[in-house]
Amino acid sequence: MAFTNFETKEIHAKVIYFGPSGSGKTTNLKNILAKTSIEIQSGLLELQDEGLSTQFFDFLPLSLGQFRDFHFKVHLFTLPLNELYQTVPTVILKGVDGCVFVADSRVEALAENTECLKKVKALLTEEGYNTADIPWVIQYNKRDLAEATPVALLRQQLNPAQRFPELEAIAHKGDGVLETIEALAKQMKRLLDGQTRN
Ligand SMILES: Nc1nc2c(ncn2[C@@H]2O[C@H](COP(=O)(O)OP(=O)(O)OP(=O)(O)O)[C@@H](O)[C@H]2O)c(=O)[nH]1
Ligand SMILES: [Mg+2]
Repeated sequence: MAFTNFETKEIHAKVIYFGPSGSGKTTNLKNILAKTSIEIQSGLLELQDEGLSTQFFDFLPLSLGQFRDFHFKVHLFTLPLNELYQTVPTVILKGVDGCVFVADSRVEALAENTECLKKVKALLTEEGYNTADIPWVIQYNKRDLAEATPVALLRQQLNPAQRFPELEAIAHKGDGVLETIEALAKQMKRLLDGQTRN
């Protein structure tokens, strides 16, 4: 549930980027940072060098415009797969408002994608979430690869009923990274709208 600060007129929402190791989660955050202006960035905590697997997590706070009279701020986290399988930092999984699943379009990663999404959903359920109530975006990353898995096949595995908005991306070029977080922000704002009207 997003945190509202009435004094500073800010709403803070927490977003987690999930996905198998090497799918491009850190690259998404790096390229969001590269594509946003200094006013939009509200700070940066260490991001792992590209190509190196994230040891713990990445964190990027970002301002995403207005929601009613409030500044809408999102806190983007990435959680690497090894963390999911070992000592899950449950603190990161507290108060999640939205999820991005970064799928790896490499042919050899097809099974890992499916397994990872299953694991993520199980973890969130263990933490007390109803995963159907959380806004999600599925990002099909690495669409630049000549031998990329067809989107139709990825969809069949990861988003068969197309319940979640989905986007194609080439994260290391910055293609689709802002569109992904914007698609998620749209859903989160819609949810907030419903909650504040009730
Ligand atoms: N060809 C291609 N490579 C990409 C793309 N996005 C990311 N990569 C590369 O994939 C590799 C892994 O990316 P990371 O962002 O470190 O992956 P990650 O999901 O953070 O991985 P972990 O931290 O291990 O969970 C890096 O070498 C990136 O440059 C893409 O769209 N196309
Ligand atoms: Mg990483």
